[in-house]
Amino acid sequence: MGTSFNEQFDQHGTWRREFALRLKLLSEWLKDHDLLDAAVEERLRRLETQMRSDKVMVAFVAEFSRGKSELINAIFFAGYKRRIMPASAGRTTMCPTELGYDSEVPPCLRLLPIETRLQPQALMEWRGAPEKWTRVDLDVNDPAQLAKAFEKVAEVRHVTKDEAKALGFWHDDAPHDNPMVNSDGKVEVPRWRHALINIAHPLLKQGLVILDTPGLNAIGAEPELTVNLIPQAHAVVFILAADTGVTKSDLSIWREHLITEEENVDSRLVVLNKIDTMWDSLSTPVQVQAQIDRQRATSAEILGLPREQVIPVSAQKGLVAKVNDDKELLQASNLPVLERALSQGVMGQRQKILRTAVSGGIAELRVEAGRAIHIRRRDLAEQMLELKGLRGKNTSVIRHMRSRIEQEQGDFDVSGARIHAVRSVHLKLLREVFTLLGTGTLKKEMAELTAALRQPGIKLGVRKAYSETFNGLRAGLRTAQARSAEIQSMLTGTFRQLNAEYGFSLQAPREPDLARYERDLDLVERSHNQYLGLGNTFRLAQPEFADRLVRALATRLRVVYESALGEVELWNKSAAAQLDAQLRERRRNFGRRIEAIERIQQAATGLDDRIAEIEAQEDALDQLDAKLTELTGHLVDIPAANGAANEPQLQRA
Ligand SMILES: Nc1nc2c(ncn2[C@@H]2O[C@H](COP(=O)(O)OP(=O)(O)O)[C@@H](O)[C@H]2O)c(=O)[nH]1
Ligand SMILES: [Mg+2]
Repeated sequence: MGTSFNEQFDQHGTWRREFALRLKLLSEWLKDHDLLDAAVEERLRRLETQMRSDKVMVAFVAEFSRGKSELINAIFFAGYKRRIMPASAGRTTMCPTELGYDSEVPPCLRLLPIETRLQPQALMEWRGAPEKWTRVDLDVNDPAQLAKAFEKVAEVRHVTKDEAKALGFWHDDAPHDNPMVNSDGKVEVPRWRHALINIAHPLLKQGLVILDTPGLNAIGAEPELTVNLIPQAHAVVFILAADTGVTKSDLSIWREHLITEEENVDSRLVVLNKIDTMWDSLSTPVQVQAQIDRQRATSAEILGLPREQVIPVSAQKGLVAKVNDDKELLQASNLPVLERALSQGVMGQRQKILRTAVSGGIAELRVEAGRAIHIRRRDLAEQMLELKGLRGKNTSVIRHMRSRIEQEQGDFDVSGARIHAVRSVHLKLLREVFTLLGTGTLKKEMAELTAALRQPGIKLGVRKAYSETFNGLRAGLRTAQARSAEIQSMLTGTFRQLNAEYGFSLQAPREPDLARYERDLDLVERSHNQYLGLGNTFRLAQPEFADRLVRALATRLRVVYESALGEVELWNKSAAAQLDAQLRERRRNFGRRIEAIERIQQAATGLDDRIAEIEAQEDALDQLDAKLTELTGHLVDIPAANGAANEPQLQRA
């Protein structure tokens, strides 16, 4: 029963690879059978990207020294047989650190200097400027070198109070949160703002991203963590320490930062770490257990959670146990219980979400690819009727038939212009929707928000400023939805007309559902309110902070708007591809009909032979259709667990 996080993650990876392989086979098959139009191709591309770029982010959030880094070592990196992330007294993580894998970049550690905080760019924007980061190459085969390099995330600098203020680590309004001042009047601040670690660890290669965060002061100073990274994490592990209990700053972190956009409790785990500090040789195991249980209950109560949701562990003993292969100690550390909760909560969820997302795409793909088969079938049926009508007729009737087809062909060529007109009206209407969802709209709203937040004395009006912005954005989305509905009804009407006139089988593609993006906006708004509503408004006294906050918001919103826009584009593409396919197939059809008549005229083929040929083609189409159903079906029902290897092998037709 493989239920450790690592094993479950492996299975998820296997499933994704299998899906990618089947998708590739389907795409080749579609191409071989000339069923790959622009819309189908776009869908395939999306499904492929969705699967390939699927990331699972697990964020570890807590006050410093609760054991985040040690827990990461114990869960993910015990295989290196030593401590990889710095986790010892006096060497705690000072900056947010993301561990992941990008095959385009060599194994390295990249560090963004803290001074970048003096500039307005959001963290997301710095990601796009690799030259601004300090890079340290990593030797993945040398755990000692790895561990040494990772110590950089613990580096600090000593700056004057004014510099600390400018960097966001010192606030006159919140004296209790300020760092200590040393004897020469300097303040200790992190040397780096953010660290990205790129290594080809098996789990990271499969799309796991781990976010290790520093304590409260540093988290609060970087709004992007709270409003973007942490809310978007698929799982957040919040850590308390048994030797400190729930402190005031633990509680602040819990309230201000522990909100996830996915509204499911499974994705939020609370860990009571360092239970080994309660292992006391003078107490009986029962007494020790009772003490741990008590602390578990108290912590749960303070956080307002059911007791079962707090998992007591010892990260340190868990790591030692894994390194030394000590089963008994591993059991005592309770780490396996945490790993099980993490794998079931996170991976189970993730796979379900991904499956639901792709199955919608596959269903559309099936419909779109099937449409071309449907057109061909209709064309054959018409030809059949035409040829059957020629039975027993003389040559002059046949000649007449030929000129009638040529006449029809001429008329049809003229109608090409009509279809182009439909396209251009459609595009013109779409332009308005594109503008509503474009970057210009977003920029305008963001500029207004920045101006509002920069007003002196905004503190009490922050919520109002945000709600105005978000109401504006939501109204824009609704207008876009209304315009789309108008376009849809125009499209449906025109398609119906064209179907009646030319015997087409056009069907307006499903209209984009923008309500989903409105829900995204709600969640983004909520994480901002959470962050600003509780104790972080004092930071707005610094105008640069407001700018940074809005830039961070803009990067998040851009993602939402880009995907909304993508959906509208796909809708457009699907309508256009249908028109193109109909035109193409119809032109081909005229060619085939004339050719058939020609052969009959020249007595090269008998009428019955030709009819038999068409029947054979109809059978072939039936088979093509069945195969399409089979291939798309295969994509949906890949088994979730590791049973994939026992599946019947996919064959190329
Ligand atoms: N006794 C004990 N100490 C631990 C445990 N986990 C972490 N520590 C210690 O707590 C300190 C802080 O750990 P670290 O992982 O750096 O905390 P972070 O700041 O939250 O990342 C270090 O000295 C660790 O050795 C544990 O399970 N038991
Ligand atoms: Mg740490």
